Amino acid sequence: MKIAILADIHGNYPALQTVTEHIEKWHPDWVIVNGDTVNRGPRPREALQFVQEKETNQGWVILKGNHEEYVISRVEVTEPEGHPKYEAFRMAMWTYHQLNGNVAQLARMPDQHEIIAPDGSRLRAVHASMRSNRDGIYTFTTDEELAEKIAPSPAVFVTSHTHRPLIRQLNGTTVVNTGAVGLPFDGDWRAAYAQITWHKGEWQVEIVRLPYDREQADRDFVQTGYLEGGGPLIELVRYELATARSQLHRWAEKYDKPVQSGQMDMAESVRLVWAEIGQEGAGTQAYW
Ligand SMILES: [Mn+2]
Repeated sequence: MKIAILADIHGNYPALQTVTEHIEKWHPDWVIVNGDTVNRGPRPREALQFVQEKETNQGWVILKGNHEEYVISRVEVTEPEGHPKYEAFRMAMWTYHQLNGNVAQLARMPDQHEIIAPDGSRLRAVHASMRSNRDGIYTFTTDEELAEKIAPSPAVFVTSHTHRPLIRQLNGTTVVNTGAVGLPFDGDWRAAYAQITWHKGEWQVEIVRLPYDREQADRDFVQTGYLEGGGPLIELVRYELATARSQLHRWAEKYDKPVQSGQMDMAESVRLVWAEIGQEGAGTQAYW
């Protein structure tokens, strides 16, 4: 039995194409998309339509991530353009409009999926953890915390969300982080997905890394209008693609609340983040 699990596509269509070609050559019995297909990337509509076509014709399972939830929650923002709250949510608002406001297709996605092997052992996939779809599993997560995050523990627990691949053992459970298709944060820009096999009572896991047309993914930020329409944060997302590191967290930790409450202008807050990046010397690195 072969199971392919891909996640965190984040509207990166060229990366999704490369990963799908590799998956289909492997001929898995099951394919699971483990959340964050849309948002934080330039081609959410095409990425979503692509996996939905696979769902219809090839039985792919598409799970919900926290970014699907962000986009769903944008329907609650009634403030007009220019209002601090609108500006703080502008990135997800752009995705929302790309999907023509059709969030029902996101809301119906299940949070988790289980596959039972012939010996009765189980694989469970969920975007982050059993506690929440924003509760990631990292190398620094303690065993005690990990046990809570995966309970009730299956034979194989598959998580994503951190954009950092990981394989860890805990009391008979193999914990697998798939890494990200569209936006890796482990410093390696290649797209990642997990190949998991069950054979004669043994589960085995391999993380596959694939080079893809990242120049096209970068051009998509401009060609789709995302850079212009998504607000000042999008240049930071583009820099995440370039550096294969999380950059948006710098803004979210310090400035999300002040911007939403109108205490600080969005453009000013992002300028401060760029200044911080520049001080670390990261701003002087070449994009590729
Ligand atoms: Mn993600």
